[in-house]
Amino acid sequence: MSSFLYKVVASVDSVSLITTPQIVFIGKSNVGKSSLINALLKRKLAYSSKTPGKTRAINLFKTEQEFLLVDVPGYGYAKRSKDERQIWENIVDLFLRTNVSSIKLVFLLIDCRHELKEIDIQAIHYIKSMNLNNIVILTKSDKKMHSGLRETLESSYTMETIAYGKYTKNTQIYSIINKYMS
Ligand SMILES: Nc1nc2c(ncn2[C@@H]2O[C@H](COP(=O)(O)OP(=O)(O)O)[C@@H](O)[C@H]2O)c(=O)[nH]1
Ligand SMILES: [Mg+2]
Repeated sequence: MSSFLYKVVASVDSVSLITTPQIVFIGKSNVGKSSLINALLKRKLAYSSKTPGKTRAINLFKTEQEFLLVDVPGYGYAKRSKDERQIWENIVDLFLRTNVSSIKLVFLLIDCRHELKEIDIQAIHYIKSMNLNNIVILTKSDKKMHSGLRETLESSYTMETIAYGKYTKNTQIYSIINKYMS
């Protein structure tokens, strides 16, 4: 079977335990979450747009391999920051806590072109506080990487990092995913 949209979680009431193994994608609006998920699904299922802050719900996609890719609403988009904070503090937090036993890995996406933002640091602390397996994906690596970003993440925040851009092969991400799935 090919990949498909499995479930949309748009309110606190629709959060429930899903026992299917999950890979979660977190990061600022516009960082490239939906683009990466679409690439992995080999279908344009995740909403991707040039307008930041458009994905408001948690979208779960079933892969051909029968696990779930979870597209979490972005944070850090100024115009919507109050709404976003509400979504994050309510739906996203509840979803992650409820499904902590099914979440095999959290990918935290950070745009490789910019310096580390306070909101990304908060996300790092949050993921660590939940004891979730995690890896930073430095996105848009087809563009020039901000100097020192990788070193800061690895030495100051002890985060494992990988680069991902337009020309990165899916197999590279899938080999990481498969390691955490088994
Ligand atoms: N140069 C470059 N642009 C990208 C890449 N991935 C995504 N983008 C662009 O970044 C914008 C936001 O992407 P999207 O996947 O919607 O981000 P999301 O808000 O995190 O889901 C879009 O204009 C994409 O075309 C990448 O690897 N390289
Ligand atoms: Mg998106």
